[in-house]
Amino acid sequence: MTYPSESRIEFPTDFLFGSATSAYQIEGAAQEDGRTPSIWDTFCRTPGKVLGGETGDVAVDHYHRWREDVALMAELGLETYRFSISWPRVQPTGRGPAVQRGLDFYRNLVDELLEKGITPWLTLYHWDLPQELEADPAGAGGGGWPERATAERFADYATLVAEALGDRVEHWTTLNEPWCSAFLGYGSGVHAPGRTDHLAALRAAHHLNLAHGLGSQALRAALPARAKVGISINSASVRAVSDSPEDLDAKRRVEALANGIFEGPLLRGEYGADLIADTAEITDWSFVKDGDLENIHQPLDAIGVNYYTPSLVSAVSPEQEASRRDGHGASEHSPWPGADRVAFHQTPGPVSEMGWTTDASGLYDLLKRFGREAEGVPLYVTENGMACDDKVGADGAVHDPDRIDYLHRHLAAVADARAEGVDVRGYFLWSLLDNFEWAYGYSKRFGAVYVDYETQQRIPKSSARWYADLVRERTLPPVD
Ligand code: GBH
Repeated sequence: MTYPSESRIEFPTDFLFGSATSAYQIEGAAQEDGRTPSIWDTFCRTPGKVLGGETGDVAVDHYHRWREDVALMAELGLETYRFSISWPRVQPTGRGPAVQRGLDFYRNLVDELLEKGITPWLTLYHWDLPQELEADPAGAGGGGWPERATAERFADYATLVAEALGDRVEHWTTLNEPWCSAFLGYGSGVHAPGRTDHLAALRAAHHLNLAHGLGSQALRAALPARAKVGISINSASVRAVSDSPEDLDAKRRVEALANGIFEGPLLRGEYGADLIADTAEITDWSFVKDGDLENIHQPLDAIGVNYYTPSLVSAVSPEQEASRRDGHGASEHSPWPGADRVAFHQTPGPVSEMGWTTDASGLYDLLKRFGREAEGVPLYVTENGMACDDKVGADGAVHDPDRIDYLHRHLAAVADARAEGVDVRGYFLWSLLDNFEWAYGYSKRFGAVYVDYETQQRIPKSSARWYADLVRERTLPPVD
């Protein structure tokens, strides 16, 4: 392995540099123009779920400041912008006709991006399911992602958006990080809708896969042939603390639950035998119906890789497992069904404000693996970035050297993978703006641009200037 880079790093002019956001995290205007609640609006109002009881009601007011935000992107020279559509803004009940005002918002945004020469990169689903689709009784077309009907609703929604924006958006992503939707939403319950049921989480994973499959077919049917359709996943870069058979088995289990459960059906049209065996106490997988795997295993024009930090695991002995279960319920609300005997450890190294270790070799490893396992499919890093304790200085500026160092190391990892033949074609910094960081509310800042949450003033941090220079110059010094 040649990581890390030893020479000056160059990115060709056709490598796309951009930044990413998501609807609920930035838009606000939660009750405007016909938008109804999503599962995140409901979750934020459930006491104890989001730090400080914060919500996305206002967020960073992007719904009203989108023109200013696009101007900022243009000033920074960004080439592409990854954003998501709020499903309940364009189809409030999750069924039936679209709301024109909702679609108009995105049409105006896209037109402004195109006008400034910025390529729109559209994600259909970044976690904000219309509440009605969650609350409805199962079988009546609702019940959220554990239910098959939600995948069917998603395909209809994909058609609506494709019909409205297909003439001007070329890059389409079905889902963002289905692992989080399934296992944080229905397994550990730290994300909306906050359920803690391992069977529901596994069912959700399958129906999210099916939503991708049916949704991508709906997109292909409605979009011009030049359109590109893909998915963004947060595959885990997993290491074991030792090479003992027990620790290697812990790694294998986590890889099956984090990666194989999505990549198996997406890339190979199958759920692995190990995943099925590992979860046998929870389900017989009879919710996978004839034809589902074919429907999920559709051609992909892009795989979006979201990466922040690696995972480090070991086995827990049966005695440790018994004491973990005893009263503390460590495994009860775990997002890892069937992995009760896996312990998670902190990877050594510097940590971010999230407590996540900075280790760019995890990104290199992921890209190399996708290069092998998804040969022929272009890869894009659709999220990568760092939460820092950003403050406005006496000079009115925000200096974030740790974020610059983080970005530098991860871009070097991308360049190394590319130098070894991996087809990585773009990089999206998470995030353009400081924003609503889910269960952490506004306490964690990921933006290249600082937002004063009182005044909504935007202040580009040093990292934004650094990134703008990179996009222009297309070269980086080697990492030390
Ligand atoms: C992304 O999620 C989101 O797409 C984005 O909206 C968000 O703002 C951004 O990252 C920053 O958080 O092993 O159980 O501890 C990333 C969420 C966080 C999911 C780390 C996996 C480790 C799971 N990832 N998490 S666990």
